[in-house]
Amino acid sequence: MASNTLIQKILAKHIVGECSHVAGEPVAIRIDQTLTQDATGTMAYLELEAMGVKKVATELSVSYVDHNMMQNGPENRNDHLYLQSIAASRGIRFSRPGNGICHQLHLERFGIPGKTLLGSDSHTPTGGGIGMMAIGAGGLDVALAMAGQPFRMAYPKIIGVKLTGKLRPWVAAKDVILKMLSILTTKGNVGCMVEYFGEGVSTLTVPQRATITNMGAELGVTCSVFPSDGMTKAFLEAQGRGDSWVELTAEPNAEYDKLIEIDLGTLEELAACPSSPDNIKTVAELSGIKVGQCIIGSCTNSSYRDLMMVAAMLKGRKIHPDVTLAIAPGSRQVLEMLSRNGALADIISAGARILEAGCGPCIGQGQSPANETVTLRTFNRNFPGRTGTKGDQSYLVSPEVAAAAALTGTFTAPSALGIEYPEINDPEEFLIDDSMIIEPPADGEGIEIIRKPTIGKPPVNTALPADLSGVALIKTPDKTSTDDIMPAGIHLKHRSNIPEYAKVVFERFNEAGKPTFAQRAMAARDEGKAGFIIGRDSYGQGSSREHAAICPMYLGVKAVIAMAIERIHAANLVNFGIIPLIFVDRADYDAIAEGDSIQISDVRKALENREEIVAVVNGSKQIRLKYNLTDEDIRIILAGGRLNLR
Ligand code: MIC
Ligand code: SF4
Repeated sequence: MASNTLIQKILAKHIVGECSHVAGEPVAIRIDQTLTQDATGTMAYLELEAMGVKKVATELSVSYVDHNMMQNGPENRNDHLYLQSIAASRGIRFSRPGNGICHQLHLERFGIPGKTLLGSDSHTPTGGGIGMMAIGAGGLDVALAMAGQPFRMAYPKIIGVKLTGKLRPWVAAKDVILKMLSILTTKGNVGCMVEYFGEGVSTLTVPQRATITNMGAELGVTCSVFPSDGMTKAFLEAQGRGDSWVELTAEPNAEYDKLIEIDLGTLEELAACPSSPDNIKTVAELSGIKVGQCIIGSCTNSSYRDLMMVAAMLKGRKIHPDVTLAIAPGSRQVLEMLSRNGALADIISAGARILEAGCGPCIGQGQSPANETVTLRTFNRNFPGRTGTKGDQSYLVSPEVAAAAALTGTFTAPSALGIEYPEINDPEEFLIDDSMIIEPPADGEGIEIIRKPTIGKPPVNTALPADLSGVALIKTPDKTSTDDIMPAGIHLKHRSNIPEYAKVVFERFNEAGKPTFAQRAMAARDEGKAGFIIGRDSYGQGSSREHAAICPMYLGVKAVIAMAIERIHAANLVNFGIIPLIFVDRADYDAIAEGDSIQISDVRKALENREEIVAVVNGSKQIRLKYNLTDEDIRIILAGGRLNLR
């Protein structure tokens, strides 16, 4: 059992009510700050309104616009206008489109060591780079936190990661987290938090640490936290926020549930190969593979240092004629600094295409690669099809490796370029201009909420019936991500319109000429049958999008039966009244086929009495199912979702 860790110290200051301090047991924590982004935020604020909340109860809540910015049709801008007006009316700061990506901006302008942050985006743990306990959750959970309710989770197992040594030239923070992914993989880390310590920590700047904590999301851990030390102080001072600094470290005798040691000095350049963030190879192994596209950006890797490094590598050179290079800066602060110091000119002159500060191609908003093209991205996810191209070959790499490939047209270790290693340091003062962040008025009562026609309502489920009788609508493979369940890309603009968005549930698994998942689900629903989804391991990994629960719910899905379900997705299922069930015997996955009938008699009673659930497949085969639900979760499911409990 872990003791005296930094994570425990932060938890101790935030625990509300009773806590057994036993890993896996429920714990509730007070949330100091929240963040939302537009693609999840519209629904979160509609939910906040549905709860009747007039003013947020947090120390700070910020609403960012960074995902849906293409404005192909009126939907995106309709969302922005709703978000801006609801923010003003409820006491929330509003970051305007073009200001940058929520996680990078929050780190730069608002993060405070030792505070808790809940965000409706799975990469909220980026804030751990500055010593925050920053956790991603579904929009409804963030709305509840804004309403002043504590956040409920399982008391964590704490993985300690001891960093020693110092990164060698050309080896980047990205390689540290890719190494972590090679060790821990994306599976099996639900309920864990990661804490970094050791003398290697002090060699990493806050943005480098944030690259590491950001991609902790891909490990499936709840959050990752770095100590707050001299580096943290320097970063906060350079952001003009030195007074927010406090020192935070684990006790010297801290003990962890699991210990990993990484000597930074032994790491080399790595890449996550298609199509999973834990499919790690060294760049040396991949060397020579032809590359057609490089993109540098996202909340993982578009800090000042990252883009200055790229600018230094590109300066006076031209990109390879067979490669396109796009740069999406993480924040306007970085973009403006680069434009003032001339680095942007070096990037432009090399042939790069400059995108606006936002998520952009990371969420399939443009820049889809050609078919059969290797694309190198400094992002955090390379799930199949996330680029917008079916059968994509997307590799996740550091900015250094992406820039090297842009110059040579092949996978190339940057050290092999023969360029002198540019020593880039963060500035002593960042350029500070918060004019794109709108402060809410002291009294938002009279503010008119702008609701254009594409702003819908959160759909509400019905109470769980006594028995469930229905059909297995789909069987999905291992590691089915929320991108598989609810694709983003060209469909992202329908986030505020559930009937429209629900049409593409499981689109990736639809077969040409056959009814789509949505059509099959609606047909079953209209015959009064309950829909079941059958999943394998790590079902629902990736994004926090609660639409991966809301849209299936809208289509009549009543339960997901899987070998394992990821934390945020399981919580979203509960919030919308879908039962997350786990096979007692994993082999039973094979006992169900798509289209089979499934009957669960007395399901309400079983949940109320906390008894094992037995499903009967095709009228004969019995399958035992378990669940990891708190009493509160069960109350929510019985009611048909959180919004029915008002
Ligand atoms: C993502 O990276 O997949 C997203 C888009 O940022 C999501 C949120 C969303 O689906 O809106 C996330 O990571 O939670
Ligand atoms: Fe945006 Fe990509 Fe970061 Fe998600 S992972 S918040 S889409 S930049």
